[in-house]
Amino acid sequence: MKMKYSVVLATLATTGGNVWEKPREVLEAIAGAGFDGVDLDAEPDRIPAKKFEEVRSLAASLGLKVPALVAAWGGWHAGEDRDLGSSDEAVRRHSVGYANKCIDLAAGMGGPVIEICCCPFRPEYPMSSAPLDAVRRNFVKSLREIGAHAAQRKVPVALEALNRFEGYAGFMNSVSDAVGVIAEAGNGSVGVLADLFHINIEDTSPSDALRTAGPRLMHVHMADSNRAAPGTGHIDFLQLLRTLRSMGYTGYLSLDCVPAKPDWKTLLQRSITYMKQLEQILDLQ
Ligand SMILES: [Mn+2]
Repeated sequence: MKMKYSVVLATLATTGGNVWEKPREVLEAIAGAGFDGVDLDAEPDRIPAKKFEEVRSLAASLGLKVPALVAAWGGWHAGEDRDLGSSDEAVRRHSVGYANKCIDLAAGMGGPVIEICCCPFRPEYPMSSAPLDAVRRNFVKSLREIGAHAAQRKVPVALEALNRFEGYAGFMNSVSDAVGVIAEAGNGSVGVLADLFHINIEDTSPSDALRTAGPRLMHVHMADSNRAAPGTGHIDFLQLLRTLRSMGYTGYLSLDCVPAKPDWKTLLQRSITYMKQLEQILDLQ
């Protein structure tokens, strides 16, 4: 079984591969490198529908699927407070509203996965000034609201646990934590987005984390332990592919390296070449 590969498009813009500025160049490079899909930005209020549709249809014409839409949750990425765990009810409701708009956008596209995070506007480490029991309560409430909307629109939503330096230190940092939150507040439309960079910091091991997500695993963000191209750090990608194959995972591995080093085109090429080589090795075993 061959794995399917996608790219979190927003990451390529860190070294000049901005798909909204030069869609043809970026998408042709991705398709040419051998990727199967692209994860488009979920910004229904900021990216004009016409522009979004233009990029989406260009991707489709190049044979690229859209397995996921990437939402922006952190202040650094969103430019506003989108904290689903906030005790400020106005902020929490605004954040749920944003998630639901992303779900509506995805519903019109045949249901790609929407990524849901719990992220303070400004992360605090090693201790959050917000009490973690309140953050959890607020997030659970938000997830119930989002989950109900997602089920109605038949859109899968996936919780991405963020490492302690980027999310709330002490709340939903690991895949194992995310699975616990889903058990409390999820429904059939809610699953796990496993980001290998976060997992490498917070879970016992990448393969353990994927097995913990099990049938709930909807999407994987792919980077090595240094958040750079697979093969440049110390994550055992051969073992990881074995695990995904043994689980019968049919979703995508989506390249999520920040920043896109050494440059976005080289990153694309190196990453897919490495992963496909590992798959060939597995086929020989
Ligand atoms: Mn990620």
